[in-house]
Amino acid sequence: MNSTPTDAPRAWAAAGLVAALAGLAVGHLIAAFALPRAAPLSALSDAVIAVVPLSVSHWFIELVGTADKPLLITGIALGVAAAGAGVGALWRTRPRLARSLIAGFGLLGAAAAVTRPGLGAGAVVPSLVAAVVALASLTWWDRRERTRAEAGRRAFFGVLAGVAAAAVGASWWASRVGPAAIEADREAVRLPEPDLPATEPGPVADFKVEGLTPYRVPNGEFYRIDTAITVPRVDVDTWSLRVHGMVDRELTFSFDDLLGRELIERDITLACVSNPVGGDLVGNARWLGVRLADLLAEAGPSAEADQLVSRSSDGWTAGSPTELVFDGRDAMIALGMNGEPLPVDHGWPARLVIPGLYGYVSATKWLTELELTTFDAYDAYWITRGWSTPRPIKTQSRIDTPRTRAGSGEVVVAGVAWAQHRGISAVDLRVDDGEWHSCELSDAATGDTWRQWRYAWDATEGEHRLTVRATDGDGVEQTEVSQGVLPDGATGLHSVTVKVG
Ligand SMILES: Nc1nc2c(c(=O)[nH]1)N[C@H]1C(S)=C(S)[C@@H](COP(=O)(O)O)O[C@H]1N2
Ligand SMILES: [Mo]
Repeated sequence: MNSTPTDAPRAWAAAGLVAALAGLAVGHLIAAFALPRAAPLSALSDAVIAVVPLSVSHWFIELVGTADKPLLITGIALGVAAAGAGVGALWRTRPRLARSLIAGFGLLGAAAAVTRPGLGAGAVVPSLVAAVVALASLTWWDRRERTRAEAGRRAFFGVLAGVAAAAVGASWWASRVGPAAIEADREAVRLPEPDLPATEPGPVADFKVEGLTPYRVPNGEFYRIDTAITVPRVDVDTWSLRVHGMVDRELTFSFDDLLGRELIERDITLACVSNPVGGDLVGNARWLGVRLADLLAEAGPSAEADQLVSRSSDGWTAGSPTELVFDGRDAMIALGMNGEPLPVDHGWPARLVIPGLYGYVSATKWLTELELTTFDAYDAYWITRGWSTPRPIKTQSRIDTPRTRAGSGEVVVAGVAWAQHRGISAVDLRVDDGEWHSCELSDAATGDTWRQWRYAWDATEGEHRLTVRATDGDGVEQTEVSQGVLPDGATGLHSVTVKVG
């Protein structure tokens, strides 16, 4: 029993590393089929996002932008690999401690998974299995050491690498089959014609200038922002939307119930509060859905319920002012986006869209619940993380083209401007420190969408700074005072420096 291990600590560390990776791969395989969000790396990443202090997450997102999630997952994977190597090296002299540590890691992953909103007790399985695989692997290695079976070393690494590769391959396969089933459900949906079609903006909604964002952004190019490490896969046959809280009667709707109701179609521009000045976390689409006010009215909301909390299948929440939902604007439960059922990334099968509010306080994707409550009683996801309770969207404008270079002579400068629900009444462009020139605006049907603008600039050689400024539908000019995105949206004017010649 007490024979000295033959291999050097380095070999033990390698064995630990491979055992950890094999465990992780098998854990992911189990999760891939049943519960992707419970996969050890997904659950741990989700948990880190939930517990990390605000200042740290803001610093990180500012540093790496939307690469935050892939980087976080990679970091955790490297951490697990390093821990595996450490535990392997430790097992050589302190096997008991090493075994306890592996069990501890398994429990940590299981705890991370089971505490994710919307995941049940079954979520512990992938991480626990991962720990068992790692334990069994190192036990095998240990036994081989004690019997001084030199030859077994090759077999150990060969088998574990094979198991890991097979599990990764099968998970990859599962990660395609699962979404394919959801995609098939989605494609089987025939969206009815709207009862109340969108008003066409007019003959020139889109200037079609090269480099200018189109009036309606195609679904595949539409910006995506959410906290989901693994996009929720909602089974539309069992999906339902529950209306509850401070209401006279609770109501539940199936997807077919919603499709069978009066459907409105509206062009609405969605914007993210964390969009920096000149940024692209904003997009316009044609949404098809059920008027939110009509549906809520059937439940009989209490007059005291000033907050509508919408909840997604993965537990994310947004809190919107009930008053705005009932003030006549086209707040809706969207089922269609640009003529298609909602894409999975954008909330399949149903999401909320409320014109005039940033996404974090209105645009819940993978919607499952609407709860009438008060702002005093409940703080939604981003409110507990330092962002403001709902405030109007800030008037913004952006230069899309040119961004860096242009030839001399006439150059069409163009971009988009938005101030949802108030609308845009004017856009002006300034070259260097000159006068403000008024720009041509594209047609708009409502104030709920952005408008394109363009200006024919007589560009002269050299470096020039272009600055844009919008005026909203109330006649209020976009402020030039710079403010960061926290807590209620960035302000300031967008400028680009263009080299002409
Ligand atoms: N379930 C869920 N819905 C969500 C979010 C989220 O993290 N989870 N993010 C919101 C935010 S911050 C924005 S800006 C919009 C973005 O919608 P999009 O990804 O369709 O552009 O979705 C909103 N809905
Ligand atoms: Mo957002």
